[in-house]
Amino acid sequence: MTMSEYPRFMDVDVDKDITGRITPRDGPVTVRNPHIESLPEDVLYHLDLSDKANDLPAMFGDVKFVCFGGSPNRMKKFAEFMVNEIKYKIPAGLQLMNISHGSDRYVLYKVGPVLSVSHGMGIPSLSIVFHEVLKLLYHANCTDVKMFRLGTSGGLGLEPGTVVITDAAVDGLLRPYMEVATLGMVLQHPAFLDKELCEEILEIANQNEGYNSVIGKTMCTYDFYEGQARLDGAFCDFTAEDKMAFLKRIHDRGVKNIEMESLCFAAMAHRAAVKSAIICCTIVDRLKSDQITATHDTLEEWQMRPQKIIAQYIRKQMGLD
Ligand code: R2B
Ligand code: URA
Repeated sequence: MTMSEYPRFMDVDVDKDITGRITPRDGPVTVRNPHIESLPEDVLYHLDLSDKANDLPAMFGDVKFVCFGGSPNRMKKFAEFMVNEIKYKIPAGLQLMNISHGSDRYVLYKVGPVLSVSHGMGIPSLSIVFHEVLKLLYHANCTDVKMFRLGTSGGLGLEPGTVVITDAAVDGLLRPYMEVATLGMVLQHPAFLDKELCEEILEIANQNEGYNSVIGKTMCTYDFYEGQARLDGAFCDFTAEDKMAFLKRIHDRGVKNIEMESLCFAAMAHRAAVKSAIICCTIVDRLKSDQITATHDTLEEWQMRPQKIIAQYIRKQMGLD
């Protein structure tokens, strides 16, 4: 198959509107790659799983919610937290285990219908695990799956600890698509998100007192320091005035927070037509500071906020509330 034939092949099984927006849908998880079916074995290398060596339908066929987050430790804690939240009964003599322990790249925990997966930092790291998790769900014959990224971010004009639910992810130039160099060409994958799901999550988030939750645009960058207009990296060629002018400009254009994975997460979930949402707490107000100075305990509490909101959402979906 030549490159020029790919877009037609990839379009056959999705509903697109005139702007190219794919309608996210329930139903079987699909991979939109004609080559997968002809592989003798699909090795999900970074997860230490394979469709031949493992009975993926038996292991993962009941998964309905995939929750991603950057840190392996945080996603282990999220899995432990979900055991109580959904009253999951761990069979006697067993314990929660990192299913991908053999690879040492990412962690993968399963708690009933919930997968808790770490994605590391930045787009390349997230992209690898997203490909492999999507193929895992496909090989496992999963249906009606929703995906979430639960993370941290720098806020713009928001009290640190505020939760931002992303309705549009943009790159450092405010463009709403992820660019990927593919076969010597730059392909642009639109990063649309599901507005309905955002609203649903905001409604749940607003039931929590003590902090604010907002819906807004998220800027995704390829770097934490200069890419996010910080003055405190090892290199910096711009002034404090240039930095503030940039941050104010993007704030005026609706950017509520800045992090490093939303563009890829939204673009890949959109391409897969999977319902998905991004929920990040802010841990610093970038209009006031570059450095993150909150205490360990405060950061822990802030990072739990997206997890608690999604736990409430999952409980509701499972009919537990
Ligand atoms: C948020 O926090 C990390 C950088 O500290 C990065 O993964 C992100 O998106
Ligand atoms: N993560 C980011 O990417 N940026 C911040 O400012 C804070 C967390």
